[in-house]
Amino acid sequence: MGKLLQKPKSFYNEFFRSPSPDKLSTHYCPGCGHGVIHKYVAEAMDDFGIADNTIWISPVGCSVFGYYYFDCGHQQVPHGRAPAVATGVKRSHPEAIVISYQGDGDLAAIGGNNIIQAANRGENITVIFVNNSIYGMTGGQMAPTTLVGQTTTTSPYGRNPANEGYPMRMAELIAQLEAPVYVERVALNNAQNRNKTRKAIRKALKIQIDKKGFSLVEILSQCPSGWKVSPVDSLKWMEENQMPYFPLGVFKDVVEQRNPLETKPRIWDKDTIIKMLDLDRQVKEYAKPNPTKDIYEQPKIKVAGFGGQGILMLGVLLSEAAMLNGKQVTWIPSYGPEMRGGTANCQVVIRNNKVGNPSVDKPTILIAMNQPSLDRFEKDVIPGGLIVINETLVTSGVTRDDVDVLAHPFSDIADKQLGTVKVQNSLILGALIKHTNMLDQQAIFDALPAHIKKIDLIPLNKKAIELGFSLG
Ligand SMILES: Cc1ncc(C[n+]2csc(CCOP(=O)(O)OP(=O)(O)O)c2C)c(N)n1
Ligand code: SF4
Ligand SMILES: [Mg+2]
Repeated sequence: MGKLLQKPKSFYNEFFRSPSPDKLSTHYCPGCGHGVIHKYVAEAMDDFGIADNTIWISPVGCSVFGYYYFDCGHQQVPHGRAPAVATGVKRSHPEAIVISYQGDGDLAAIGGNNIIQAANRGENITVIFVNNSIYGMTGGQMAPTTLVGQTTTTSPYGRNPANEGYPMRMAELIAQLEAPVYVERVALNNAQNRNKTRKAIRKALKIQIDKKGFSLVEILSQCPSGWKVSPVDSLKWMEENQMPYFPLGVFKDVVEQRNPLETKPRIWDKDTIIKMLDLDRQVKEYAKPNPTKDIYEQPKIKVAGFGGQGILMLGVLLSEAAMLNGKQVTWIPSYGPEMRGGTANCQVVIRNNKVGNPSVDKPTILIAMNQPSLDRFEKDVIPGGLIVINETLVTSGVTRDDVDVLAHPFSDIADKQLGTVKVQNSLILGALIKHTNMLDQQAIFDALPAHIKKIDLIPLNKKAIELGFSLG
């Protein structure tokens, strides 16, 4: 069999990751351009011998399942974020070959700024940009690259520049930036242009292998399903519609003028990172806290309430204090659309060693600052766990009898005894630390200056924590 007809070695022989019973066919529609482009990339990966060293960044779009086909490393990313993730992957693994594979909706619409910033930074990555002038995956909506007059489900009367603007020529746009090394537009309409596509992909990969910097290959690619034409007619459609507006050619090629980029050695060493981030001031030795219940030694905590109740700050202070205690910590905030008056919660995981999973679905400890928070999260707390409730705003009380409860009217106490409800979070923090004994008490005081920017508020928060100790 001629080499061109063989399946490249960089493809899996059988697409075992696909849930379809047919492990030999791709999920693409008949006549789709994605499969052809995949083949060209896989052939180049074979020829350069880079498959074991390649990390394929799949976007959201019809090509989301890149990991079914390519026998290399993978990262699937949220819509439009491939260049940002590719940046992170490449910077942490400069020796890897990183391919950001993106559709036109992904690259030019939701990820428009991502690609421009990555190109402008001159990241040493290869971007394969599949321009089929439509959102294929979601059923054929208008993309920034949809042509004037083209009908889609969201432009049923044809794209009208007066309403939707003009199609964006991304290759030209990116080529005018200073940093990119190579930008070319190619097409899949005939054998000659497919050959040019194959060459352009190889060139872009070689640039990365040679550490020369950012390259992008825009490929005009068929979407017969979205264009509502047959696979055969899609080639003609491309020639008559896409190609007059999107001229083929090299828009930038400064490969010869550029020297290989210098990649700085990675710094993984903990002490150096602490120094770089100026965190060494924070690393302190504390007396071991008194023995605590096993579950509080490495708790998962959810803090929930209204925006404006200091929910996120409570989590931050707890995290900071835990870090000062030598723990590993994650803190994930989650806000409603409106910070003040809306709902907010945060999830804190404290571990003696690395945190495996930062999400808190089953909290060891729930701090419910208001009634909706208790209603929503009470059932999730692990048996034997702790629920801290702010009785000022939680009127129902805890219904479960298999959890520990720490309840006080924290908002009222803060208001009446400390003069402001604003320090209710520090009050609860003090009560929590005392009740669970999970951290050294001094650490919580030491955590304040890093996060309370108004210095004159620190003494009041200290007072609130001390009062909290007496409630715990
Ligand atoms: C954040 C987000 N917004 C919207 C979507 C819906 N969505 C999925 S794919 C897609 C467009 C894909 O079009 P394109 O990037 O051109 O890829 P194609 O399918 O045409 O190859 C959209 C809008 C999503 N998955 N995530
Ligand atoms: S919808 Fe279009 S882009 Fe998606 S698989 Fe089908 S032909 Fe390809
Ligand atoms: Mg598309």
